[in-house]
Amino acid sequence: AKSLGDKKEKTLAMIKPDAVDKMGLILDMINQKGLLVTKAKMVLLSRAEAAQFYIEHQSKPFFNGLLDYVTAGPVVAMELMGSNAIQAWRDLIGPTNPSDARSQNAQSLRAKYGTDNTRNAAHGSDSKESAMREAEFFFPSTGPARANTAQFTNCT
Ligand code: RTP
Ligand code: MG
Repeated sequence: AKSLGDKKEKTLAMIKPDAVDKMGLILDMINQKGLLVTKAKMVLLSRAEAAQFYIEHQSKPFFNGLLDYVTAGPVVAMELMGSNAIQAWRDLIGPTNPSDARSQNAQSLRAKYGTDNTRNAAHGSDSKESAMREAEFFFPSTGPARANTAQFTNCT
């Protein structure tokens, strides 16, 4: 049985640069899934910021290509909230490789908007720990004035 707490699970979603022009369609998919967008921002990541965000992959052969890709244009970071949000969002985006995504479920986000194993349209946190770290990365709770930062009431 799902605990009440599951309904308020949060995850960090990122629309990668190649899919930012599909933001409206992606928001429709998020709404359809019953997830709530509780924070959002569009940002152009520096290479150093992208390296920090993807620190877990720093020793992977694809790391440099990944940084080229996610710094090529603005990304849209969102905190999503809902029942089992972490898994729900990963189910919605589909497998890492868009060609696998297309053979599994043509309706997933990567099936529809991904190009290849690197250019795959979206990111989703893979655990509660990474969700907390990644949400803090884009939406820091401490530090200098956050005059430009608003958030949904009653959600956090
Ligand atoms: P993400 O973290 O972005 O949600 O994706 P994921 O869990 O499905 O995949 P992960 O293994 O964490 O890889 C992070 C991102 O690195 C790029 N990648 N490129 N060329 C390659 O072999 C390769 N492998 C991974 C993708 O953009 C992937 O989403
Ligand atoms: Mg990952």
